[in-house]
Amino acid sequence: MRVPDRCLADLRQRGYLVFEDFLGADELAAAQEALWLHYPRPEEYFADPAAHAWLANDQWAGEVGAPWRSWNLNRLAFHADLLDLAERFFGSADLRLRQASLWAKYAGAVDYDQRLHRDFVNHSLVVPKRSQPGTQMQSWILLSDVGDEDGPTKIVPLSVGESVPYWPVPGDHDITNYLAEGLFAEEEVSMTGRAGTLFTFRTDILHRASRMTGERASRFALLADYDVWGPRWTGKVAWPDRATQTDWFEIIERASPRERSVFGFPAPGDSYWDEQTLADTQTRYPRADLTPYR
Ligand SMILES: O=C(O)CCC(=O)C(=O)O
Repeated sequence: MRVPDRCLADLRQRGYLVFEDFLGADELAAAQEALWLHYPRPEEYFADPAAHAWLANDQWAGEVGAPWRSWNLNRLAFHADLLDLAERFFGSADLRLRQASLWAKYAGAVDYDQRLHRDFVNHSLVVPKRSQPGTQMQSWILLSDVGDEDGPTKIVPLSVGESVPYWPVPGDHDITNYLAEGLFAEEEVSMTGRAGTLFTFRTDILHRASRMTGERASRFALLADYDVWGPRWTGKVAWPDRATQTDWFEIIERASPRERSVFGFPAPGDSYWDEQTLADTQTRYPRADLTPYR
């Protein structure tokens, strides 16, 4: 569903937005079903946690980067309403998907609690420019209901957190574990919501993961981080590095030219395209309709 302007105003002014029912019931159900291509269902996990020990390696073990094994997941990373939101926020259609991942958490696997931190630290070589509106957004689409016991992300509104300097962040150190425990505990907001909710925050916003307190709690989300093409000092994932994975090809073959462009695929009209590049790219992606590039 289209993200309303009032949410966009929240992202600009408070640094985050929450929008319930972002996903339609059908697209949510299809994505939820596809999760089990990557993760154990909660009942399977809790029946035998030791059989899924990979999920307990550390806090981030349950994060699985795109491309994923189903179009029903992949398509959500460039959902039309997400691109529409990013376009309005940045005032540009030249959108770049900086990274996309699925993230599963299961109570008891590991202690997921974090201290407050800002994501620009490993999404940019420099620091946010305070005189400009946010230039990077992190989007989380909840694929399971998230209540207070399910380890909701906690976010500190911009006006509260901006007094904390961007730096120092200790080098060679877990960036999520250096600010004081309990900082802004009264002011932080829990990103709870039913499955299908979108929450988005800027990379200049203090936030943290919180502990899962429900005995058999689990949490599933799809993350898609956007900025615009241009700055050379931002980034996270280099898609060409993943472009030989089996699941990659369906993305290029089924996505529209606009959707492909968020990965850096050359746009129609780009001087890259000529008879040779069209023919060879068609060989690489046999089922892609490349006529818009002719
Ligand atoms: O999992 C979460 O709720 C937030 C995680 C996070 O902020 C991080 O690992 O940087």
